[in-house]
Amino acid sequence: MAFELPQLDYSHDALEPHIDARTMEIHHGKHHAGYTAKLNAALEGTDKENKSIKELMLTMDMSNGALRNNGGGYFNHCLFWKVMSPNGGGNPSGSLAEAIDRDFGSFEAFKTAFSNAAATQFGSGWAWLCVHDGGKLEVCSSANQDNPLMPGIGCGGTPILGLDVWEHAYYLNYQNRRPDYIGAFFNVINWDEVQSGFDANK
Ligand code: MN3
Repeated sequence: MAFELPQLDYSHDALEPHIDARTMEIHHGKHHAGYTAKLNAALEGTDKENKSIKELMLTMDMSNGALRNNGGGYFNHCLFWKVMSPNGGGNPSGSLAEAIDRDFGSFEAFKTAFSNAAATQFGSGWAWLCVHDGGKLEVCSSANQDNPLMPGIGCGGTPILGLDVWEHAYYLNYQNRRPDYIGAFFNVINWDEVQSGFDANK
């Protein structure tokens, strides 16, 4: 079964002014579509063709550049679209908010840690909020299209929130102002989706 580019749950302009329509159009329709096609090409005819995307990440052969980069690109962007919403922003609530307070001290402290991870990732990569078995939360970052499900990458938990800090994610609207893009991301975070990821993986 070949992987498919997922539909967005919102229109390209729905996240404006925080993320512009043209960036969304190119990012989803060109970049993510490209990772999807190249992932399928890398899997074709191999014994990994029927694995789930999560299994592919957990068992990644890190020396297989085509599978690592395009499989990571496919997985990471699938999560990224889901954790954003035009109705997003604000603060988490319930058990996720309690876990954030427990593990970071406060929501503001979490926001600082996550923003720092995103701002200090040198070059292309991602910032992550991950949950470990047992429910402990941790922030980390990774380079290129790697993610913490892959062997030896980041904090090693399951990512439940991810922020793409490749220039293709923000350059049209923010140019070199990555910190402004990171701040704007907090206005569109879909905390219901992050809560679902927390519940499913804690
Ligand atoms: Mn991207």
